Amino acid sequence: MALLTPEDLENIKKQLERADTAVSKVTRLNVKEVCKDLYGTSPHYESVGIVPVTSGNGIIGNFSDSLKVITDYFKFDSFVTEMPDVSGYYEAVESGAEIILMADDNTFLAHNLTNGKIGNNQPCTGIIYADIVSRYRNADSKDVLVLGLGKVGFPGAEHLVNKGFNVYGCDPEKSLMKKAIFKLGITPFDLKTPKKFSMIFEATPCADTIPENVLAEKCLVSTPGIPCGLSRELQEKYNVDLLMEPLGIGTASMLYSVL
Ligand code: NAD
Ligand code: 2YH
Repeated sequence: MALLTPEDLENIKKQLERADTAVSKVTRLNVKEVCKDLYGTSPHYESVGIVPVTSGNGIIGNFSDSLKVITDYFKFDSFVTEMPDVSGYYEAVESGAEIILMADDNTFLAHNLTNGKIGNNQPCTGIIYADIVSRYRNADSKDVLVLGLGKVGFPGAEHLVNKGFNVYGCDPEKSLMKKAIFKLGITPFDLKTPKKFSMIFEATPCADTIPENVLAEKCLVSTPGIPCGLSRELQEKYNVDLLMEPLGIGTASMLYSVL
């Protein structure tokens, strides 16, 4: 399980603004509009209690403060609790939080205490990055390549299948490939095949996963993966539109999913 680092989250507001501009450029909708369309919800300054969690590898510098910046950006009314863990949860509820945001090393959740809805960051991140790629305005067909079929990639691939796209997928993990073929009906794809895609959704924790032969000129790579799976060299060579942001877009998807 890859953990975020304080460096990943530096200048999160700038990173989010840049990513929002990129989403508007490639889809003609901004992130709020994509979320509204995906979930049919909109925030109205709901109170969000952000609870730092010390278990496992402990507090990540910048994590809770970045969530505060992100929730403010999407028009929630948020606060970070002074205490962590169970005491922080109690403090958040006592202070009137309607939604709790908290993460340990395995799970990052949003729990809406007013309607009981709960969202998990991994599927919500997969769904929104996949949805954005599916809206690419320069797409030349309905073929989408998905790299990585894990906890983020599989729900993203499922979303694309449900939207009627032709999903080509690859993951070195054989059991995940089988699951995606039999449950979703995706087409297994060998990355050495000389087929070019105008839409690529990448959800791996590895660098340089995207080989040159799959890149169409001016394609979109939508990736929550950290580090980025597309090299700078290939991005420039193929004039690739790249969407990559470490926390905000997935968090927005989670929050809208529990409204
Ligand atoms: P995971 O371990 O469940 O899945 C990753 C999958 O990628 C694995 O199944 C692995 O076999 C596969 N993989 C590795 N190398 C590959 C390659 N070269 N080609 C194809 N597949 C390959 O991890 P996850 O929870 O799905 O997370 C994926 C990435 O997304 C991680 O980097 C994680 O940190 C990141 N993430 C980012 C955000 C965000 O908001 N940006 C949110 C959640 C997760
Ligand atoms: O970054 C993570 C894990 N990768 C889980 C997220 C699933 N995409 N967790 C953040 C841990 C935060 C820490 N406990 C804190 O500062 O509260």
